[in-house]
Amino acid sequence: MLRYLSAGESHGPSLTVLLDGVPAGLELVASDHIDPWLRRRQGGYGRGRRMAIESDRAEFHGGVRSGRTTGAPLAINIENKDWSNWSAIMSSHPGNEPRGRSLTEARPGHADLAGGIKYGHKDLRDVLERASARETASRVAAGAVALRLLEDSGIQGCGRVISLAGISCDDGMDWDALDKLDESPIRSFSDTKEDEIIDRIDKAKVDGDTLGGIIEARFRGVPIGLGSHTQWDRKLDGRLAQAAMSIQAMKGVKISDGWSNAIRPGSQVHDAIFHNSDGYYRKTNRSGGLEAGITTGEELVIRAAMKPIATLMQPLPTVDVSSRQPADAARERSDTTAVPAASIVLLGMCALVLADSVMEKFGADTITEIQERIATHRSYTRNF
Ligand code: EPS
Repeated sequence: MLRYLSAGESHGPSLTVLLDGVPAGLELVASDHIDPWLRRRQGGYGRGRRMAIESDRAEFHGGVRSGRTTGAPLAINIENKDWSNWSAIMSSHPGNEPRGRSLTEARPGHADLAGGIKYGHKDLRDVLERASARETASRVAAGAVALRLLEDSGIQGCGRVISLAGISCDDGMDWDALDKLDESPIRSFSDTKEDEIIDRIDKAKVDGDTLGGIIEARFRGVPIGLGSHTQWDRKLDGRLAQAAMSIQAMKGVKISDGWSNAIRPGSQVHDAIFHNSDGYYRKTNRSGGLEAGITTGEELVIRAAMKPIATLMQPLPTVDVSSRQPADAARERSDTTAVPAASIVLLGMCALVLADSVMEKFGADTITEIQERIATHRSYTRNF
C-alpha cells in the first residue's frame, strides 16, 4: 500500500512529503526524476509573481540511498524560498501580536470563511496558508515518485490541458510529441489555439479576473485488472475521482467521455471487444480504460474541470469577519490561471492512485519482484 501525506504552509519554511510503501531498489534521483516535474508545475502562462521567487527542488530526508529507494518511508523536503519574507509573520513562536498580514475579508470561493468558522480562526490566514495551492508542490513530488514506479512497471503517464477559458485546445493525444507540452505555455498540443488563449489570459489579468479550464491525465501500458468491481471502495474509477477532486479548485471529474456518454445510446458508448495474437483489444476507448472499476488495458483517461482561482484582483463583495461589516474580498498575490500547472498535479495524483493499485495487485518488497509479477501477468492476459 502506497500512503501519501504532506504538511507545511504556503509561506512556512518548507513543504514536507511522506510516502510510505515505496518498494526497494527503485532508481530515484531528485534532480532527474522529481525536480523536472516540480519545474513543470511552476510553469504555464498566467502564473503570478510567487513563481518567480520559488525554484522548487526536492531534497530526500529519508528512504533513498545512493540513488535508489531502500524500502523505508520516503521523506521529501521542498523549501519555500519566500519564507525569508514571511518568517516573522509565520513564526511558530509565541508573540507575533498584533498579527502582521492578517486576513479578515473572506474571499468567496476560497476556504477562508468556512475554514475560519470550522477551526475558530478570525485571522483567516490560519486557514488559507494550508488551503493554498502551494500544497500541490507536495503532491507533484509524491506523484513523481509514483510515476517512476509506474515507469518501471511499463506504464507511461502524461498531463495536458484540453481547454482553457472555454477555448478547446484538444488536438488529440500524441505520445510521440510529449516535449511539445513542455514547450507550450499552456501545456497543450494545439498550435492554433495558443495565441487566442494567451490573449484571453492577458485580458483577464487586466480585468482583475481569473480563468479555469479542463485538464487530462492519461496513462498507457496499464495492465488489465487493476482495481476491482467487488467493493465500492476498491473501484479504481472511484479512487481516481476522489484523488482528482481533492485537488484545489477541481469541481468535476470524468473518465474519458463520461459526460457526453450520458447523452448517447449504448451502442455508441461501449467499446466492442476484439482479439488478435496480442490478446483482447478495443478499436475505440470511450470507457477511458475502465470497466466496472477495473482497468481494461486500454489507455486510462481522467479529465477534471478546474474552476477559476478564487482570489480576484477586482474582488467580489464579502464580509469582514472582525467587524462583520460589508467589505471587498481580500486581494492576496495569486495567479490569473493555474490550469497548465494543474494538469501536472492531476497527473501526479492519478499516478499515486495507479501506483497504489499496482502495489495492491503486484506488490512486493523490491521493484524487481514487482516487474517479474507484472511480466507473468501480461503473459497470462495475452493467453487468456
Ligand atoms: C501557488 C502558490 C501561491 C499562489 C497560488 C499557487 O503563492 P502566493 O500565495 O505566495 O502567491 O501563487 O495559490 C493560489 C492560487 C491559491 O489560491 O492559493 C503555487 O505554488 O502553486
